[in-house]
Amino acid sequence: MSEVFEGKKVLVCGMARSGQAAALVLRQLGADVTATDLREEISWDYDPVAEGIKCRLGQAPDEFVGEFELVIISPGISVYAPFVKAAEALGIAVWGEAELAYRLCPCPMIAITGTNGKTTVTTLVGEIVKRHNAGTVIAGNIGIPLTGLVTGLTPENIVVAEISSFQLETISAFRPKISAVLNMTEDHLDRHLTMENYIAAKARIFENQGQKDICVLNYDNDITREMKPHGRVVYFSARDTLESFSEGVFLREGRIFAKVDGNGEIPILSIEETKVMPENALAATALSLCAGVAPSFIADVLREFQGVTHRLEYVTTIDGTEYYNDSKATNTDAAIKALEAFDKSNRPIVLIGGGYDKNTDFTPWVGAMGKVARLILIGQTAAQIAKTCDAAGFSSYEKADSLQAAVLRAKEVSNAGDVVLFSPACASFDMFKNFEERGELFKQFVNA
Ligand code: UMA
Repeated sequence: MSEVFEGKKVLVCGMARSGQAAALVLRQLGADVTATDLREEISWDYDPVAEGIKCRLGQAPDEFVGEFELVIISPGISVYAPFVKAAEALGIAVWGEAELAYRLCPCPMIAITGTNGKTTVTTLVGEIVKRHNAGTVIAGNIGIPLTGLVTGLTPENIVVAEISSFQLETISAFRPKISAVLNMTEDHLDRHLTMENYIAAKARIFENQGQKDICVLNYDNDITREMKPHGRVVYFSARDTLESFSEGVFLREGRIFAKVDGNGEIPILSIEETKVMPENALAATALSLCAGVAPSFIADVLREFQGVTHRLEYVTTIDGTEYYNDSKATNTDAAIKALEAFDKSNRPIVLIGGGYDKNTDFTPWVGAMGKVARLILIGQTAAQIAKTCDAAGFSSYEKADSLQAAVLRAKEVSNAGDVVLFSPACASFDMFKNFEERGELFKQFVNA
């Protein structure tokens, strides 16, 4: 691969995790790399000068993008940015960091997208496939830039990648051996503008797949069921036993069954034996079987899995009230799933929510607040959510000035036996660096 990049003038845009990883890899491959970012102050993981990376910081590259042969953009940069449009008009290739990683990746890739469950399913599949091939690595939107690790791999490794719609917008050759679209509900409309654009971006995960490649799709979701990949389709379903399909993974009488590769029906495990939500367990089973993993490894990992950080994560119990961190719920669908997770327990919920504005309609989320005794709102969307509550006749809400104030207020208004759930239904960028920082701070405030 190095000959492709040797001496090439490349502009890498956005100097956070993805951009820094891409710039370093390209430099190591002999490219003439310039790093750019709107910000002037960058917290570098390495010394760019020592690495021979030129920096043009504190401005959008609108004026100088034409000097380059290739532009690599971070997922956080919109494809509608004027400099991206300018580069395209000049015929300069614009790739996302995931496209660059794919081109440098020597081994098979399993790529997982969807509105929700991506991180859980990617982690699960990674852990399961590791039992089959110890050289399996997990990366991508999960927080580990793909470019940072692919050049250290050999054809014997396997990459399990969480891939976002932002990353898929800027692919061209990206072709995973196995892909998945777990589900699709409204999200990121501030960035994609319409639901059609968002769906089209997600569907790009299989756009280059051939006949022998596999795409795993959720049969229970109206949008993913209608998707039309070119290769083999393996559906999973919690509601349908998929009798009209030769392949599929489904639930019957509380047990997961799979029929893949013409092997007939194989029982995997009872859903009661795992803490993983059925939809995620079914998807992980389908993906792992398609990767050739033995069913017993799948069942073992599903039994042992304790969940992922910031997703319905138990924090502590104070005066009989349990506190849960669900900072990863950055959209209404994820936040509704969190509320549903407590349905059976019948305990009153003190809910903390709100955050960065993504043009979201909060009506379905407010409609799912049947067990919410008190809603405490923070962030940019607080007023909009309050309006939605008024329209729905839900009056038990209040606003707080900060996350810390919201935690203190939640403690005041909760009683023994209640649940305090921090499940914002919004992204974090109005008040925090990312959802991870937001979740860590929530846990700190609770423990303090
Ligand atoms: N910047 C510019 N110009 C712009 C916009 C941003 O220069 O027009 C700069 C910012 O000043 C900043 C940098 O770009 O310095 C930020 O880039 P980034 O947002 O891509 O940040 P990374 O740290 O590289 O994180 C990205 C993903 N971020 C986004 O998609 C917004 C991370 O996903 C991912 O974990 C990481 O790459 C590693 O692959 C986060 C995310 O929120 C978790 N993803 C969304 C989601 O899951 O819903 C899609």
